[in-house]
Amino acid sequence: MNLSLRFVLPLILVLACIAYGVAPLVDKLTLRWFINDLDAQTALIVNTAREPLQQRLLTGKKKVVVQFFDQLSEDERLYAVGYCASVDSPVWASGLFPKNIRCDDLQQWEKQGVHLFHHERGLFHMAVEPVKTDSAPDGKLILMHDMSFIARRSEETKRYVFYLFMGLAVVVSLVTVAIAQLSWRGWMTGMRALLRGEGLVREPGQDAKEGRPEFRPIARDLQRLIRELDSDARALDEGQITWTPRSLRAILHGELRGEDIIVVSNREPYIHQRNGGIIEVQRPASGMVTALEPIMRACSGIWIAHGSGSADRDVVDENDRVAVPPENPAYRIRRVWLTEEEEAGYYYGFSNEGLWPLCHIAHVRPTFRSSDWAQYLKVNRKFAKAVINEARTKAPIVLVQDYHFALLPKMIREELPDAIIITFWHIPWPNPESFAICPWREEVLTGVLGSSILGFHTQFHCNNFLDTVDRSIEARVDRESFTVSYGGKPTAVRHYPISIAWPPESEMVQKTVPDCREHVLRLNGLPPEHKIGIGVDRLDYTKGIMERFLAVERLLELNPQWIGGFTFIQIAAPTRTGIEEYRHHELQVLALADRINERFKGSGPPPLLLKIEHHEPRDVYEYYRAADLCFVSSLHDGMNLVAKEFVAARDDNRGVLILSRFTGAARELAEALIVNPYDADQCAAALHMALTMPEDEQRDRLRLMRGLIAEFNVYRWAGRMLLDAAAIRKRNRLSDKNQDVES
Ligand code: GDG
Repeated sequence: MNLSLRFVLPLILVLACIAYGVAPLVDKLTLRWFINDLDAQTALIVNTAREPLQQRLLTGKKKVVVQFFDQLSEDERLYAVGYCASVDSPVWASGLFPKNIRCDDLQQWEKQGVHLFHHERGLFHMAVEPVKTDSAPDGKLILMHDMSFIARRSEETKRYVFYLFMGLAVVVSLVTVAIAQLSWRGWMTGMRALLRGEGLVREPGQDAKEGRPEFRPIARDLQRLIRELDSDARALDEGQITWTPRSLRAILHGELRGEDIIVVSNREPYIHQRNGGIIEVQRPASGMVTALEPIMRACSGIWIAHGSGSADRDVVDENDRVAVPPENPAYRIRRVWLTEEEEAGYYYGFSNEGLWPLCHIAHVRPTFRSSDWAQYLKVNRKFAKAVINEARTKAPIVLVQDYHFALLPKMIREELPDAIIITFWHIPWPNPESFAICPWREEVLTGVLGSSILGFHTQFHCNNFLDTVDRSIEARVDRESFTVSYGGKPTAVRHYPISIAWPPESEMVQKTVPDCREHVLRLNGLPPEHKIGIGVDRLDYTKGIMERFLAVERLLELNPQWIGGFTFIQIAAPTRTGIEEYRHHELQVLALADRINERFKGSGPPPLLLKIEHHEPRDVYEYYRAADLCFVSSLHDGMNLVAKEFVAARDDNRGVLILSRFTGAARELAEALIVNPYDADQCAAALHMALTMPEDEQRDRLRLMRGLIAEFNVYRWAGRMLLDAAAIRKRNRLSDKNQDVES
């Protein structure tokens, strides 16, 4: 029911009832006043008329007396006058006196003190007064007053009382509704703000604009209650949260008081490149960027990264910041400039020739140089400075990304002890024996232990990290709570399997699957009905691109019916081209592709199409949607987002995913065809199985995997880290209080 009606109807009902109850009371009261009036008037008439009447009675002539009575009753209210000489004598009366009233009725009226008399002509006021004469000592004068005017007035009074109450009802209703509406709106705005986590408790001085000081205590209690309920509910069943950009924002505002997010990574999410006279914006090939970008769109804040584009300096403001995404800015990039020497030592050297091969089991020997280490240290300091400059509070939330910044958490912690530092290590963590190779292992370990939370994709990597700490430095390792305490500050070591945004951006899946297929076939000169396999990777030796090609070769050896009927398209984004190992790898991949294509040439399209060039995400998705299968054959991979993207792209529930068991993703996507990339025969069998898999089976497998990615999307990945960070912060505050009490 309408809110106003809910107020007004009961009010009108109550007032109508009061009016209904009050009207007879008013009626009774006015009647009593009139009777009193008539009594007084009667007494006056009797006093005035007594003597003249007695004189006329002495004449003994009825006619004289009746004439006198007629004169008296000319007064409009005195209806009739009568006289009884005794109980049994006839009534001498004026003309209108009722014929059925007899003198013996008078005694009864006198006894009962009756004033009112109902007659067929209406209601009358009767007064019986003694008027004695010598011949009639019991003589009685009867005065009859017409009371019909009283009935009329009483009706009018009742009507006025009713109108009065109705008027009152309308006025009171209007005032009530107006006040209720105003208050309700205020409350609703306040409650909405509260539920959004913005809070009703304003800074002083904001009251006039937004705050309602009278509600502040309630607001504070409500906020506290909501937070408690929220965390209780989450503790009970975190899985029931629907993870969206919105829920992530709610966590930020509710659990972390809307603190700013600062992301730090080497790679920037948007690179401005000069192409002739035009500046182009490029989205880099990086799993870290794929995952973090939707988080920043949802949460805003600032992303500090190396400005590596040829036109990056041309688009920043005086503080080296630029708002992105260019089409609809939601957050800012703060670019950090590196010299060639810094980039060579920190990025190509220590990060990618040292730590990258150290952490991946891909049989590439790590190279550690003290000159690289010096640059790594220097660049980490440079980024720490940038973080401290960008922090607007003493306790910002800093999300440190990857192995390029192992020293950064400790450096930030020294300057901002209350910061929440969440470090995510996107690549595997090796076993303690492998890690021991690193000459600066202690510095790396104590550096990351500056974090509040250190995240890996899998529990296995967390275990490796704890084992490594245990063997390398003096720190307290608690295997029950999975925390490491170094220098008095605990670091929680947790696994957070990374994922992608779900649902995928609409732009990525706008084009229909048949259109994508038709376009990809045409673009690559392939005939209709041709089977397509797809691989999408940075051209990195850990991704097992050579093993993939060897598997295709083995497929064609074992199942020659696919020669000329199946082509594997490899998108290989150039990466780390400054490193000799990568240049060498590229040559090897090219040579292998050439060899295999040469071997099977002459029977239609080539079995391998190698595209060593950068593609925009929309084009990558077009390939996913066009393909019959996607092959991820990493030799070692923290997670691998390509596998998840392929599944997400297939809203038609068609296509088969072949996935290396050495990826983090293989632990989640159990319905993929899981393979050992080193086993060419097994991979060839998987390729054949994929190419011949019935549509029903493809659909069943894809549905299960799509369900999992929808539930475990990238918002959940970030949300869980933020929730854990909030819980740690609360716990720290409580333990600080305990210490205060103890001391
Ligand atoms: C690290 C870890 C972990 C590929 N080619 C192009 C392009 N891509 C995009 C893909 C995907 C991303 O790059 C690659 O993600 P991955 O997860 O496969 O791999 P890494 O870059 O090695 O990522 C990895 C990840 O971090 C996240 O934690 O999963 O284990 O090694 O999104 O679509 N993107 C564009 N052009 C290309 O040519 N724009």
